[in-house]
Amino acid sequence: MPQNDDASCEGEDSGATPFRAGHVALVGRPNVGKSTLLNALVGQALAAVSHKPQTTRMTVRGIVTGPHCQLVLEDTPGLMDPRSTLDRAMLRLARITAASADVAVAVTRPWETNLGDDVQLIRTVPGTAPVVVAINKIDLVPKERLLPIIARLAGQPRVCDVVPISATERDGLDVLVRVVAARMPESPQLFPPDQVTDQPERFFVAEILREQVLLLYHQEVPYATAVEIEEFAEREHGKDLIRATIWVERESQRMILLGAGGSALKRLGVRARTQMEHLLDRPVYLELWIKVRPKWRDRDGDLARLGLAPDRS
Ligand SMILES: Nc1nc2c(ncn2[C@@H]2O[C@H](COP(=O)(O)OP(=O)(O)OP(=O)(O)O)[C@@H](O)[C@H]2O)c(=O)[nH]1
Ligand SMILES: [Mg+2]
Repeated sequence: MPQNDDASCEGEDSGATPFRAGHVALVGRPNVGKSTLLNALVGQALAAVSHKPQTTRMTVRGIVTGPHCQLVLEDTPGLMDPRSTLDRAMLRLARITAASADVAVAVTRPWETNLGDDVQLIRTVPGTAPVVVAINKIDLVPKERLLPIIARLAGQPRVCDVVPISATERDGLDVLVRVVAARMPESPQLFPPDQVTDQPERFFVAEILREQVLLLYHQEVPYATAVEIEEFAEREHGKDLIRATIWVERESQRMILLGAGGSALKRLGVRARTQMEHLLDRPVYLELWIKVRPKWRDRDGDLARLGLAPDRS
């Protein structure tokens, strides 16, 4: 996947400026816009985004490279109270990612009613890295309402900067990149400058399918769904073959995924295939299967098979 030109890792324009590079964890409550922010900074729809909380289940990495810095951005699952083994694995993943980052970007919301919750989140960001607070979704509130929120968040321990942003409107992103880049250690590039991620295409193909399930289905169905890519074969002549199994927990959920006469699954397949072809820049033949796996969210073996094992990072 080639680098788009959205990277804004510019820094000072001086020959003496040292190169900086490091890892940046994007952490926060579910649904605050962490994945939207990752995609906006990288300039490519890498991470699944939806209006539903707990969209992200695994860390998604996006790389932004400019003339003076390289940020390895790590989007994490939203921090919440875990209810299943899957939730605990997601929470652990978010914590490990934050604890090993050079800078943690705590993504918050611009509403005073959330302030207590956001302060608590910022105070408990794992690790010892400086915390940059990105107050997201500022397009939804009048600017003057932000001032008391900024003041309160800026006063928290470890917080070095507070930047109001809108990930969807691309507002404030240059400032955010600049303050984060300034906190990076001096280091040569960690990845080639044209690389946007180090995760395999197979991973993103599964995420595309899960994103479409989140967008097309309601209530418990997306949460009871997992995607396993059984086969991903690049074929020299003809389309890439992608064979995916969608796991659900109950027969009733399988029926909902299928829809009348298989119409819902067909719609899902068409939308996912279009996104996959856009990502891969190649034609794709997508084969979808549905499998009922009762209680997979609480089975260590199933989670391991999906790459979501609680003991993996
Ligand atoms: N108005 C507005 N909406 C936004 C902004 N950023 C994100 N959103 C919306 O917020 C919703 C959640 O976005 P995500 O990026 O999936 O949120 P997340 O923090 O990654 O959520 P989890 O993966 O569940 O933890 C989506 O509907 C986005 O379109 C923003 O700056 N302004
Ligand atoms: Mg997300």
